[in-house]
Amino acid sequence: MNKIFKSLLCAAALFCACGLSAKDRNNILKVYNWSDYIAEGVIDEFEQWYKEQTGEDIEVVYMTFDVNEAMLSKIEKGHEDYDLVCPSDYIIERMLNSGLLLPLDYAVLGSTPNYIAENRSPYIEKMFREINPEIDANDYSVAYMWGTTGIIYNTGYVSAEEASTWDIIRNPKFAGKILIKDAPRDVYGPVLIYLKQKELASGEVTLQELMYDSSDESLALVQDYLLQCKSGVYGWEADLGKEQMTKERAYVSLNWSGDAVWAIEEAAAVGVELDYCVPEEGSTVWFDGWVIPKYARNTKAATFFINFMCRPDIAIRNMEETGYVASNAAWEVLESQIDEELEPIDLSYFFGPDASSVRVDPILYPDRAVIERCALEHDWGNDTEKLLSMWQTVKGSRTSTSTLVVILVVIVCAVAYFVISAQSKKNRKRSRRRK
Ligand code: N2P
Repeated sequence: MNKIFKSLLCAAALFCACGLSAKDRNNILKVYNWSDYIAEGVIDEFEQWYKEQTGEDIEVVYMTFDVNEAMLSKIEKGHEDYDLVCPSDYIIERMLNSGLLLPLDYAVLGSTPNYIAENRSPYIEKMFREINPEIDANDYSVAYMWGTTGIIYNTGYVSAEEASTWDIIRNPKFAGKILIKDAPRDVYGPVLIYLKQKELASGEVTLQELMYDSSDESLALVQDYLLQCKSGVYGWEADLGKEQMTKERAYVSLNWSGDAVWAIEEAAAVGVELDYCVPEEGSTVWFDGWVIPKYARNTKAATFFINFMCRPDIAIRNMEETGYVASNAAWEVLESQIDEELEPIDLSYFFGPDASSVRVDPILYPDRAVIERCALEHDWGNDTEKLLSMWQTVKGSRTSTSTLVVILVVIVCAVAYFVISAQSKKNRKRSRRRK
């Protein structure tokens, strides 16, 4: 009897514990986002807003990453039950291809306004359709921020002309003052575009085709180029580059437009002038989007969180604090960025026909001409391993191929000199003996 009673008690305790933890998990939202990518206070406000909208409590567990590939490897292992992640376009493509994402279901929003649908830019929608030609990424992802990859430069040491080519990262004039983003795909793309200028000009290859090029030949070309740059590189940075530019530890930084906006503003406050340029040869345009991984356990709160991020006032705050550009086409977002001192640019592609001449910072919103020389990166599937190993070779090896060749030549010459002089010594001895 006693035994039976004990077993019943254990079962009841287990039942309560399971019930409780399941309930607890419904009140937890695990978000995995890039670092420095959200305004202060927004998460707390979301928790309050969620309660107002649903009557339910929610606690956001917020974690950050700096490198797309590091985040992806965690998701692929499936050890983490994140509810919401914010990968870049080519990673969204990879996740879609490997069935790692859940489709979005806006029905859970009930009577809450759908800010996602209300503020979607036609440009973002079109670019998201390009992510994966077979599955519409718009059904699985909502763009958060977007931008270009280019060069941040210190105008006191670097001219606009010098910064207008990717060759600047190999320019010996700036040796020791060059920063490169620790983002293999975002470096590979622009460098390959630079190295294939002739083929691009002659129409032998298109920018879009280059974004799928994971051939051994192209990887070797980019590797060789980066090894040539390496002796001048001050650092490979994941998120500290913008600060190092404001402190003038480096004068040139291969970086994202959002880091540029942040750095330009911070630097101006301490009397340092920085600028940003998307080199003439072309570059990449990128989009980071919210996705719900298949291991998610709170898809309802995840959908509400995405929706909250698309509320125009929240999008504006996130933009202003991070330097990055919200993928939000609400008119009030555009209005918040207008500066009468700037030259008008054509942003109709993003905000619609009424935005064909608006005074907005072109680093934030590139004009059509810049967009036209930029392409979207694509997933390489299993070839991604080749890229990561090339990246390790470049970052990890202290000695470049050309240095190795020089060392080898010196060794061969020394050995040859030693053998020849030993031989001639012997010959001299022999001839002396004969005498
Ligand atoms: C911000 C990271 C931005 C990611 N720290 C750009 N894809």
